[in-house]
Amino acid sequence: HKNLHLLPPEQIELAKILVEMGQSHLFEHWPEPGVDDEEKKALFDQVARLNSSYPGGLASYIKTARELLADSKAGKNPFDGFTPSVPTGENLTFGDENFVKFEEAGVREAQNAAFVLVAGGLGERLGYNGIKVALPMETTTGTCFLQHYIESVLALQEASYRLTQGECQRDIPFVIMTSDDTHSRTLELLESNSYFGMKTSQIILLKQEKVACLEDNDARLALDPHNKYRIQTKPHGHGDVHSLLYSSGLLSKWRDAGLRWVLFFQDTNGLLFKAIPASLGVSATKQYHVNSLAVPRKAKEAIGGITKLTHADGRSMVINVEYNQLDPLLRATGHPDGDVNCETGYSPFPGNINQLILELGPYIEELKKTGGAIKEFVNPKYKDASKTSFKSSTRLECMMQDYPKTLPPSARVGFTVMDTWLAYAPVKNNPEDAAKVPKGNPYHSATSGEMAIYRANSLILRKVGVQVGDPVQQVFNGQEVEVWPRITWKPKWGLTFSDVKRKVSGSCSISQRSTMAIKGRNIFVEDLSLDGALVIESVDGAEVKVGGSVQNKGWIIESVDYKDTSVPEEIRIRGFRIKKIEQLEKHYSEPGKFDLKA
Ligand code: UGB
Repeated sequence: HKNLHLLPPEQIELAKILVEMGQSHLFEHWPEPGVDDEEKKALFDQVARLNSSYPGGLASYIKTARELLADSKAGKNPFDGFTPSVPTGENLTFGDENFVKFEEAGVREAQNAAFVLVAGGLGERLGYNGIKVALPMETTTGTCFLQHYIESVLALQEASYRLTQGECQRDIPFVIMTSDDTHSRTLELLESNSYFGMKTSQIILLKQEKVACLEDNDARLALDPHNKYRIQTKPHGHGDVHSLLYSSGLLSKWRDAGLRWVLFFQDTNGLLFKAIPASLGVSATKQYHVNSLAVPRKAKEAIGGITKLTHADGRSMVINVEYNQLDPLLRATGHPDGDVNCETGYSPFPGNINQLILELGPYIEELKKTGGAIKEFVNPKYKDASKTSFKSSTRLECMMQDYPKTLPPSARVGFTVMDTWLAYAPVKNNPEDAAKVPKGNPYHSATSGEMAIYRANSLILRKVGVQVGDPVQQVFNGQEVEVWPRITWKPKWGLTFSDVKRKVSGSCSISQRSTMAIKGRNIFVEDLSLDGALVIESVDGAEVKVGGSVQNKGWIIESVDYKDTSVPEEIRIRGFRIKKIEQLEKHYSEPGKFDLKA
């Protein structure tokens, strides 16, 4: 009370709420007025921020925390009363008639879409010191994830204009959710690269705030161990993206502008945009309010399982069950073996890759009710079996894929399954952990993430008739991977199957030891036989025909050890580097028609 005069009236109200909510310990220790006054005010500025950035404010946070902590202490199963079963969804096969039809529908719809990248996580499992979106997706061209995502959105926008003959020429909004851990470095990366060619007005950064830590089962907020005038905070999870989009006013702005879809995606999946046109086409054709992208999942793989949950009272929903919960849920509901592969060699539950496509109208209606709050969970690490105290403070967390949990049964919730080779190759695990992944399960490392790009591009070229050499098996950082020819292209060259098909003709072959980098829109590959390295770059106005026989020493892959700190971190986490020996490299910087007959 003696210190109250230090605070503005609205913060005095907050102080009262804190007292009522059993949080007096936050300021009981305060010395007389005149001592540390600025620090006391700073604590309340923080309290005000924590209060305004959480739907329902701090009172609601503490109340929910008490309930969830009590449930956790009682060992309550969050799926009590629900029986899991395998849901049915849309299964797509790359390149068949159905796939091509969905791709076209998706490209058509793309100009009515907004893209949202959640990139607030530091990626503790990967242990990389930088931000993950700055990592090279592949080291043949060195393109980083963020550049690839931006170029993919721009390519999609361009393709959409073309297909609809410029019916509407909207710039696709691109939102990046950052956090205090990633914000300034993400901005720097964009600024120092001229936003990778996107208009600055098109990119919107939304920063998520951390949430207050909890020190005990009564949900007493934890003071920072290093500063008694600050509350300790930790990340709240990717689920924050919904409340941030809602409170920023972007959703209604988009609706007023005529947009129809919001696509969410994660920070390190270099394959994702190969799957986006078709899955957006599925959303549009099937009129899904929610469409999750999925891939076949190996049992116990660290990706959630898409599951149908049916309650004893008749309710049912199709929802992601997180990887650590699927096994116990199955065991508790009459599947004594838990999360195991079935006769296909995969788990019967499709794997969630956390790529969500939401229809904007129903999304806004739902958020008007919830304010964007997502069902949370708590995961305290208890000191002992009495579950009365924690080893370290905990906090509430939420996941973006839990959005459907509050939807009415009438909501159209679906999912689209694609081949893993086409759609999913995240970079999440550090070399040591990746090397320990059971044989046959994906590594999800920088090594496998890069090799997956080459494999996908090779398989796509095979599908359009190119003879691509068989891969060889090699071990990098203790992980055995398939090494395909290092084929890369810009999104504007080959965004869809039809695009690639249009650009490649005649009889073409590429040997396993080859590298091919296509960096231009109108490059046509015709009767090319490649055994070595070929790099072609062109401006949009140039039309280049590439053919003939290219043979040179090429670019080779050299092993490096991840423990060798003389090698840059982004290289050594993949266990190899590319050494350029000899290549045919051409750059067409003027518009016009060109013929490169090697
Ligand atoms: N992220 C944020 O933006 N803010 C945060 O506070 C936390 C994360 P992880 P996770 O596809 O493989 C998810 O850590 O959470 C961003 C799904 O839950 O890489 O362990 C972060 O920057 C799981 O069902 O993944 O697991 C990153 O872009 C499964 O689908 C994204 O959120 C799994 O991903 C994911 O964060 C997967």
